[in-house]
Amino acid sequence: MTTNKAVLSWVDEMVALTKPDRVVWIDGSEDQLEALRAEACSTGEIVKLNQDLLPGCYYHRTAVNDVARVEGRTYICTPTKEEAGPTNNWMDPAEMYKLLWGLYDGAMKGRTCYVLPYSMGPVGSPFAKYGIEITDSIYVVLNMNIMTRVGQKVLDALGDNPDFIKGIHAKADLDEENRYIVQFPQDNYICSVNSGYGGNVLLGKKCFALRIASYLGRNEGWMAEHMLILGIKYPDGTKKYVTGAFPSACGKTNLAMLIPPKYFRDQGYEVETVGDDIAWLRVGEDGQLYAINPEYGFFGVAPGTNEKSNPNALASTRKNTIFTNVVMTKDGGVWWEGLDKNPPHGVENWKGEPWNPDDGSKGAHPNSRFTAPAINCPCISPEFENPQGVPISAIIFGGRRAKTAPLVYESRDWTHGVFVGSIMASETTAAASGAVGVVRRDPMAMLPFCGYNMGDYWQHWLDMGKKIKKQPHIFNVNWFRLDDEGNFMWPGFGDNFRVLLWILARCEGKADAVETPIGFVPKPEDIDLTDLDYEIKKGHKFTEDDLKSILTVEKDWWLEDIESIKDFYGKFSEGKVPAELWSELEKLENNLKK
Ligand code: OXD
Ligand code: MN
Repeated sequence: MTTNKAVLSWVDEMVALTKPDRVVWIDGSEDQLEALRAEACSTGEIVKLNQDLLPGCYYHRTAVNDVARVEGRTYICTPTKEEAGPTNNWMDPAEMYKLLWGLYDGAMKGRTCYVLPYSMGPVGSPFAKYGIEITDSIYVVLNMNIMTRVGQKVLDALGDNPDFIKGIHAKADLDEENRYIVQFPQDNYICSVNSGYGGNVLLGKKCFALRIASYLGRNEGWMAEHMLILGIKYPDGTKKYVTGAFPSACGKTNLAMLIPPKYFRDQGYEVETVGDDIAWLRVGEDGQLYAINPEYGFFGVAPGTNEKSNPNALASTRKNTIFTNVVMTKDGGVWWEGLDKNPPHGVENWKGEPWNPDDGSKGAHPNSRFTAPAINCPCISPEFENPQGVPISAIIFGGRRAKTAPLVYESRDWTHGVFVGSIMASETTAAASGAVGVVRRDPMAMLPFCGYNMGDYWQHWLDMGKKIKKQPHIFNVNWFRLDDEGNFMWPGFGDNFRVLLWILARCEGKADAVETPIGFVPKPEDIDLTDLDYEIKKGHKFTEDDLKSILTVEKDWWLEDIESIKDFYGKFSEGKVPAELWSELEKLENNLKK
């Protein structure tokens, strides 16, 4: 399929190491993929679902000890520990390669090894980067075929170029004690062993498109971010694009596929999804920041996805989708908690055990997933495949904070915006009566995904700002403010559109704001609440007073936060946190004490 010497010699090397019985190159043809599906069905690796209900859809169960990303076993093996920084696990690269080669030695004996060329980004796009994943799992091949562009066209685009990302994955014994997800950014190398769970084995996603790509981006002058990309279409046909970085369980996929409230739809507003998880950003020739979604599908969390919370995500899963660790119904359909209120009876749970939905146990794993083609999404943007990307007007950071962060605020400028991203945090779910959860700092939602020292990463953000002529405005949102009884004070979901409109109006210089110690906050009258109908608690409908309340900046909470930010920055070695960010922290503290 290729005469690329670098590719051929690396594949030979890996085959000699892992010793598979057979080697199969994935050309991306439907015939080959269909044969692999049939083979995986014959061994029980996947199950064909009811093709009348869910055409082209399959079901898979992982091992019970292998259901999520394993941050504790994920390593960034840069030449020195300092390059990986205090937020990553690190091991000396030579030591790690030795350990891994021991685990890979003969790991594919009796198995078939698949050589899968794939592209992150539209093939041929100036943003695109190519990878080859060697894997002994058909499940991985089939998922990668949904999540990325695969096959001969990628090798053709790569030609004789030795510049590709190497990724080797072996399921081995699925031994937790020897499970490793390792990035060697300086070598463009990813190694994954003893796992079969998506986030650990679909190497194009977190391993390449975030960890390796963030490192490449720093060296090459672009950015790889854990961000959704969405477009807003105005009634006059104008389109504006925003990116948003949120830690997990903060509604990223829901925001990416948001449906505006009827009042706005009736006027002609629409939301279009470009991406739900990862954005690659470059400065265009016109000096604006452009983003592409390097992925080709959605690897979404199933529980909680339903006709009300995210009809577009649900619709995306109705064909050519792989479901992992959900419940399979008797008629070959799928079910998960939060899909509807009618759990199936007489079926097995995600582990394959007899399951009684009435005994309170869960049928689907909380991290059960759908792998769905992005083009299935009813609101997928016509720009989804645009090789040049879309111009970004605003960057939104967000987290789950019961009290501290207001519904929305705008940073004063790019440097302050980078500071706002660097102090991002999310709380574990807050209990009732004002009790709050534990704050975990998750800068730019990149804590588990940054392929180098986070201090250098912040410096890279600051440097990028200098290259962008028309800098996107940077905002922070918090959809999760709670009242003293633990009720959500803001409806979220589609009503977040009201906040997006203010954000974009600010970018256009068309909306006013109030300056506070933390940045600019909307005047309550500038958030359009027309037809908003939300009950915070029984008998208490959302009013403008509630809006005022969630727009307030709680100084005491912020002062407490400052201490936790100092502790976090303090983890980095002397001089690593850019001086501009320390000075923003000082400014914030002074503003709050004024
Ligand atoms: C994540 C994901 O863990 O997107 O962030 O799967
Ligand atoms: Mn993610």
